[in-house]
Amino acid sequence: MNQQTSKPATQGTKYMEITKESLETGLRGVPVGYCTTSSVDAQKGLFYVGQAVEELAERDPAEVIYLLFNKTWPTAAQSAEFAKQLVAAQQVPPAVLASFATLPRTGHPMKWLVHALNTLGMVDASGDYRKDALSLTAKIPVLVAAIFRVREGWGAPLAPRADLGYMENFVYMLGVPGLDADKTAKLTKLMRVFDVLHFDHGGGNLSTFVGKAVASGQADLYESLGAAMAALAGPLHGKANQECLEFVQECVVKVGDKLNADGVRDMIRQKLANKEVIFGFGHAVLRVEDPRARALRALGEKICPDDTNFKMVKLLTEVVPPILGTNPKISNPHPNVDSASGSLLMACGLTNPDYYTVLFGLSRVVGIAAQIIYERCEARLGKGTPIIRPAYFYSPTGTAKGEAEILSSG
Ligand code: NMX
Ligand code: MLT
Repeated sequence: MNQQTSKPATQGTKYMEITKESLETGLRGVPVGYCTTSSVDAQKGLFYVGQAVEELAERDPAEVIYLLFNKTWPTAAQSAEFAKQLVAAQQVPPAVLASFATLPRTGHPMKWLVHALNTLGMVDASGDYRKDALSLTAKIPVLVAAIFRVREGWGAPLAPRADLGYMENFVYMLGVPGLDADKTAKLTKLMRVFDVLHFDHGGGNLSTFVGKAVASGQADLYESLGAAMAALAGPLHGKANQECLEFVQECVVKVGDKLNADGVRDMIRQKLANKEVIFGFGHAVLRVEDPRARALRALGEKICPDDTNFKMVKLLTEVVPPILGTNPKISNPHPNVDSASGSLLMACGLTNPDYYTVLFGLSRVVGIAAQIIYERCEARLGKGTPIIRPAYFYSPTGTAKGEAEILSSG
């Protein structure tokens, strides 16, 4: 095994020396390549093209997409041209939307999203990653809005408009029944920030890594992103936002809206005693509070300060870390992005938590697509990175019975 220790490229992040101890650690701390869109520093958090995400939270989502694709902010003319390109590419072929009516409504919305990407890929994939990334970026709000409408029985999908901004159009196409003007404005504000905060998270988060791995075999962008979204669907990754909101609601039901901190502490201790996960807390890389959680709570103070779930989120932010912190095996007891997002979505009228992970996916496909473009079209002087093919040791029982007896590698 290579004993070489790589040089830290990001301050504050610890990289693992590649030894036997690196095995079965989820590749934690093992560097595998370059990410040109964003970086995650264990102490400082997330940066898009070198800029702290908290400072970008209120920027126009389409301009941040442009930044991730081009590594530079657009000029006013470039921004207008990019908006035009998105509008020109936003129509989803009717057959794709019609296929949604055939899907079982019992299927989780993330399964619908994987279906949507796969089906769109059948008619839209050109094999040109750049072209497909722009096309999918333009169409993903249409797909996700249609998933909500058809699966929830709100009515037929609404056609996108040419006169609205990227997230304004998404909220329009959702057409949430009974949402008044005030809530619509708040949901729009929230979705703009939510979208920006979820675009990208370095090169190694599970969905991004999976998407790039699938693309390394030269699968097209839609196949790669379908796989990436299946990875995002797991509760330890993207679905933590749904799980966390359901936990928040459970806390509200059990301890009432009086914000009984002792009652909440008891619930958390009981969950840990039952070996349950406390969703919305912990991180594989961050060792401080996720700046995206802070940005979402700051927004919550503006749009839903008196909401009971939001108040519970703030209480959990205070009471969970000291409890998780007493467990020496937990590397990070602090809130992550999924701790707060669900309470804001609920307060702004998206009341079914089953959909929260497709909103994460709506945003994350952008960062993954941008990273796939680098790996497939730009890396190694344009040749692209090779097919992903790590090594495993052959061992009849692995570590199922403790130490592994290694017979050969392959
Ligand atoms: N609740 C209960 N146990 C935890 C938690 C938590 N919030 N965080 C870590 N642990 C456990 C973890 O399961 C592991 O147990 P074991 O040794 O028995 O396998 C141990 O503590 C050490 O884990 P860490 O090294 O701290 O974390 P790791 O890098 O393995 O995992 C997460 C990172 C994010 C998967 C983990 O912190 C977690 O499960 N958090 C809750 C789920 C969540 O909120 N996920 C969303 C992450 C962000 N996202 O959007 O993707
Ligand atoms: C993400 O945004 O992808 C999550 O924080 C998970 C990660 O970075 O591992």
